[in-house]
Amino acid sequence: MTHALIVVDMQHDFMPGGPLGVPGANEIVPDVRALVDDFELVIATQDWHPKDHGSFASQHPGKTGLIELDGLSQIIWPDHCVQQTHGASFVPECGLDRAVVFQKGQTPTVDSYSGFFDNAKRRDTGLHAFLQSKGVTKLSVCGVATDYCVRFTVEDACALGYEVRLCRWATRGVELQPGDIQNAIESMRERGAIIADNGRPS
Ligand code: VGL
Ligand code: ZN
Repeated sequence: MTHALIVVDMQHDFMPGGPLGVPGANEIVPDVRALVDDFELVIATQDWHPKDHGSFASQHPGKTGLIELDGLSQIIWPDHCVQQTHGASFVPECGLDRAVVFQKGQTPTVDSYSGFFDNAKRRDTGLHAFLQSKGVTKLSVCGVATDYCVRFTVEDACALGYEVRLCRWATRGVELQPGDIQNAIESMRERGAIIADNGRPS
């Protein structure tokens, strides 16, 4: 059994004060760092959008909330994690220099929450093949946002047959609606993920 860590989207734009600031995301940086230092094989996902990505508010002047993007329901997000910008770079204190990076969200017409596939399940990031090549069967997952990219990464990993542990203490969510984080956690649990708090299953 090889156990790897996936650190989801620990990028400047998701830190409080950033355009898509996730409440408390800065607080988990030391916990993410401790996990990173604990694992030999560390994967980092990186939200990596072109500047005209179809999920961006700048592309839909005057609109908020939900739109349809290439046939899929899409939340309009503030512009964030544009390729090659500081906002898209990793928070250095997470220690991700030796992580293997998988980028997502490059296609302008489809969003990509999961580190494995885009939201239309058309494009594969190559993460599954990479993990298979390393003999990985078990994954621990931390990072942001619990109710979006962490959730879809965990659920795809469960569907692909990995044993998955959500390191809940090292995740934070957006919580656009009250209860979103808890609902996401229940959904991950239903799909087979172990929800852990400081190492202990709950
Ligand atoms: C994310 C919304 C848009 C995330 C990325 O990392 O959870 N959320 N892009
Ligand atoms: Zn994004």
